[in-house]
Amino acid sequence: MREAFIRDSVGGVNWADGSLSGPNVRESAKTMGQLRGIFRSQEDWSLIAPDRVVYRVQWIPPVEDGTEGGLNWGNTTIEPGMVGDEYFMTHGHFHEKSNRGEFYAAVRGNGYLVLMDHNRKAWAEAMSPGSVHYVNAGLAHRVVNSGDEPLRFVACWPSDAGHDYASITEHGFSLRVVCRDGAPVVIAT
Ligand code: PAN
Ligand code: ZN
Repeated sequence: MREAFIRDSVGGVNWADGSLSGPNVRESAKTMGQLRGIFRSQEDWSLIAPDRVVYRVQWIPPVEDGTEGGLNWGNTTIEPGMVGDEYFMTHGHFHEKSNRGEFYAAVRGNGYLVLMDHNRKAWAEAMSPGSVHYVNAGLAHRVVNSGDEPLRFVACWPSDAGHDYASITEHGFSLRVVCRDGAPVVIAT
Protein backbone atom coordinates (compact mmCIF):
# COMPACT_ATOMS: atom_id res chain seq x y z
CA MET A 1 0.00 0.00 0.00
CA ARG A 2 1.17 3.54 -0.69
CA GLU A 3 1.91 5.84 2.23
CA ALA A 4 -0.48 8.77 2.79
CA PHE A 5 0.37 11.66 5.08
CA ILE A 6 -0.13 15.29 5.97
CA ARG A 7 2.90 17.49 6.49
CA ASP A 8 3.59 21.07 7.66
CA SER A 9 3.50 23.95 5.22
CA VAL A 10 6.84 25.65 4.45
CA GLY A 11 5.80 28.71 6.47
CA GLY A 12 3.22 31.39 7.06
CA VAL A 13 2.49 34.75 5.46
CA ASN A 14 0.58 37.47 7.25
CA TRP A 15 -1.54 38.87 4.43
CA ALA A 16 -2.13 42.10 6.35
CA ASP A 17 1.53 43.09 6.13
CA GLY A 18 3.31 40.49 3.97
CA SER A 19 5.57 39.30 6.79
CA LEU A 20 6.70 35.67 6.95
CA SER A 21 6.89 33.29 9.90
CA GLY A 22 8.05 29.79 10.64
CA PRO A 23 11.29 27.87 11.04
CA ASN A 24 12.28 28.13 7.37
CA VAL A 25 12.36 31.92 7.23
CA ARG A 26 15.75 33.53 6.54
CA GLU A 27 16.45 37.20 7.09
CA SER A 28 19.05 39.69 5.96
CA ALA A 29 19.57 43.43 6.11
CA LYS A 30 21.44 45.84 3.86
CA THR A 31 23.08 48.87 5.46
CA MET A 32 24.11 52.19 3.97
CA GLY A 33 27.73 51.12 4.27
CA GLN A 34 27.01 48.10 2.04
CA LEU A 35 25.49 50.38 -0.60
CA ARG A 36 28.68 52.26 -1.40
CA GLY A 37 28.71 53.56 -4.96
CA ILE A 38 24.99 52.95 -5.49
CA PHE A 39 23.67 56.45 -4.84
CA ARG A 40 24.67 59.20 -7.22
CA SER A 41 26.15 61.53 -4.59
CA GLN A 42 29.07 59.90 -2.82
CA GLU A 43 29.30 62.98 -0.62
CA ASP A 44 25.68 62.75 0.61
CA TRP A 45 26.11 58.98 1.05
CA SER A 46 29.13 59.54 3.31
CA LEU A 47 27.07 61.78 5.62
CA ILE A 48 24.81 58.88 6.63
CA ALA A 49 25.88 56.40 9.33
CA PRO A 50 27.25 53.26 7.61
CA ASP A 51 25.32 50.98 9.98
CA ARG A 52 21.95 52.56 9.11
CA VAL A 53 19.67 49.82 7.76
CA VAL A 54 18.22 50.79 4.37
CA TYR A 55 16.21 47.60 3.75
CA ARG A 56 15.54 44.13 5.11
CA VAL A 57 14.69 40.92 3.28
CA GLN A 58 12.81 37.87 4.60
CA TRP A 59 12.56 34.76 2.46
CA ILE A 60 11.75 31.08 2.47
CA PRO A 61 14.03 28.89 0.36
CA PRO A 62 12.11 25.59 0.19
CA VAL A 63 14.91 23.99 -1.80
CA GLU A 64 18.66 24.49 -1.91
CA ASP A 65 19.86 27.66 -3.61
CA GLY A 66 20.64 26.91 -7.24
CA THR A 67 18.07 24.13 -7.64
CA GLU A 68 16.66 24.17 -11.17
CA GLY A 69 12.87 24.42 -11.11
CA GLY A 70 12.76 25.62 -7.49
CA LEU A 71 11.20 28.88 -6.27
CA ASN A 72 11.80 31.27 -3.38
CA TRP A 73 9.15 33.38 -1.67
CA GLY A 74 10.13 36.54 0.16
CA ASN A 75 9.55 40.16 0.99
CA THR A 76 11.63 43.33 1.11
CA THR A 77 11.02 46.34 3.35
CA ILE A 78 12.74 49.59 2.35
CA GLU A 79 12.92 52.33 4.96
CA PRO A 80 11.93 55.87 3.97
CA GLY A 81 14.85 58.24 3.57
CA MET A 82 17.01 60.25 1.22
CA VAL A 83 20.63 60.36 0.14
CA GLY A 84 20.79 63.96 -1.07
CA ASP A 85 17.86 64.21 -3.49
CA GLU A 86 17.74 60.46 -4.11
CA TYR A 87 15.35 58.14 -2.30
CA PHE A 88 16.40 55.03 -0.36
CA MET A 89 16.36 52.04 -2.67
CA THR A 90 17.61 48.50 -3.13
CA HIS A 91 21.01 47.75 -4.61
CA GLY A 92 19.41 46.19 -7.69
CA HIS A 93 20.72 43.32 -9.80
CA PHE A 94 20.45 41.27 -12.95
CA HIS A 95 19.75 37.59 -12.46
CA GLU A 96 22.86 35.62 -13.32
CA LYS A 97 20.72 33.36 -15.48
CA SER A 98 19.32 35.78 -18.04
CA ASN A 99 16.25 33.63 -18.69
CA ARG A 100 14.93 33.81 -15.11
CA GLY A 101 12.07 36.26 -14.36
CA GLU A 102 10.42 37.27 -11.09
CA PHE A 103 7.15 38.53 -9.58
CA TYR A 104 6.96 41.53 -7.23
CA ALA A 105 3.75 42.71 -5.54
CA ALA A 106 3.52 45.79 -3.32
CA VAL A 107 2.01 45.43 0.14
CA ARG A 108 2.46 48.87 1.67
CA GLY A 109 4.05 52.19 0.86
CA ASN A 110 4.70 53.92 -2.44
CA GLY A 111 7.58 53.86 -4.85
CA TYR A 112 8.89 52.64 -8.15
CA LEU A 113 10.20 49.47 -9.66
CA VAL A 114 13.05 50.45 -11.98
CA LEU A 115 13.77 48.03 -14.83
CA MET A 116 16.65 48.10 -17.29
CA ASP A 117 17.60 45.84 -20.18
CA HIS A 118 21.10 44.89 -21.30
CA ASN A 119 21.16 47.79 -23.78
CA ARG A 120 20.62 50.12 -20.78
CA LYS A 121 17.10 51.02 -21.90
CA ALA A 122 15.28 51.69 -18.62
CA TRP A 123 11.78 52.49 -17.39
CA ALA A 124 9.87 52.57 -14.10
CA GLU A 125 6.57 51.19 -12.84
CA ALA A 126 4.74 52.90 -9.97
CA MET A 127 4.29 50.66 -6.93
CA SER A 128 1.42 51.08 -4.47
CA PRO A 129 -0.40 48.60 -2.22
CA GLY A 130 -1.74 45.78 -4.39
CA SER A 131 0.23 46.51 -7.55
CA VAL A 132 1.68 43.39 -9.16
CA HIS A 133 4.87 43.60 -11.24
CA TYR A 134 6.45 41.10 -13.55
CA VAL A 135 10.20 41.37 -14.00
CA ASN A 136 10.85 39.92 -17.42
CA ALA A 137 13.82 37.61 -17.66
CA GLY A 138 16.98 39.52 -18.53
CA LEU A 139 16.02 42.81 -16.88
CA ALA A 140 17.91 44.47 -14.04
CA HIS A 141 15.52 45.43 -11.24
CA ARG A 142 15.59 47.80 -8.27
CA VAL A 143 12.89 49.26 -6.01
CA VAL A 144 12.87 52.90 -4.86
CA ASN A 145 10.89 54.05 -1.82
CA SER A 146 9.61 57.52 -2.74
CA GLY A 147 7.13 57.70 0.14
CA ASP A 148 7.51 58.69 3.77
CA GLU A 149 6.70 55.28 5.25
CA PRO A 150 8.36 51.87 4.79
CA LEU A 151 7.70 50.30 1.39
CA ARG A 152 7.16 46.54 1.49
CA PHE A 153 6.73 44.19 -1.45
CA VAL A 154 6.54 40.43 -1.72
CA ALA A 155 8.53 38.57 -4.35
CA CYS A 156 8.75 35.14 -5.94
CA TRP A 157 11.89 34.17 -7.86
CA PRO A 158 13.57 31.03 -9.18
CA SER A 159 15.98 29.26 -6.82
CA ASP A 160 18.62 29.15 -9.55
CA ALA A 161 18.24 32.78 -10.73
CA GLY A 162 21.49 33.92 -9.11
CA HIS A 163 22.24 37.59 -8.41
CA ASP A 164 24.66 39.69 -10.42
CA TYR A 165 25.30 42.78 -8.30
CA ALA A 166 28.69 43.64 -9.76
CA SER A 167 27.46 45.07 -13.05
CA ILE A 168 25.12 47.41 -11.13
CA THR A 169 27.89 48.50 -8.77
CA GLU A 170 30.06 49.18 -11.80
CA HIS A 171 27.66 50.75 -14.30
CA GLY A 172 24.56 51.67 -12.27
CA PHE A 173 21.09 52.07 -13.78
CA SER A 174 20.47 54.53 -16.61
CA LEU A 175 17.39 55.88 -14.79
CA ARG A 176 17.17 57.35 -11.30
CA VAL A 177 14.24 58.47 -9.19
CA VAL A 178 14.94 61.76 -7.44
CA CYS A 179 12.95 64.31 -5.44
CA ARG A 180 12.14 67.64 -7.16
CA ASP A 181 9.98 70.18 -5.30
CA GLY A 182 8.87 67.46 -2.91
CA ALA A 183 7.74 64.99 -5.58
CA PRO A 184 9.44 62.02 -7.26
CA VAL A 185 10.61 62.42 -10.86
CA VAL A 186 12.54 60.01 -13.05
CA ILE A 187 15.70 61.25 -14.72
CA ALA A 188 18.00 59.65 -17.29
CA THR A 189 21.59 59.33 -16.07
C1 PAN B 1 14.58 40.39 -4.35
C2 PAN B 1 15.79 41.24 -3.94
C3 PAN B 1 15.55 42.12 -2.70
C4 PAN B 1 16.77 42.96 -2.31
O1 PAN B 1 14.33 39.42 -3.39
O2 PAN B 1 16.90 40.40 -3.74
O3 PAN B 1 14.48 42.99 -2.96
O4 PAN B 1 17.30 43.67 -3.40
P1 PAN B 1 18.80 43.42 -3.87
O5 PAN B 1 18.95 41.92 -4.03
O6 PAN B 1 18.95 44.15 -5.15
O7 PAN B 1 19.70 43.90 -2.76
C5 PAN B 1 14.93 39.80 -5.71
O8 PAN B 1 14.85 40.50 -6.68
N1 PAN B 1 15.37 38.55 -5.77
O9 PAN B 1 15.74 38.01 -6.95
ZN1 ZN C 1 15.70 39.47 -8.51
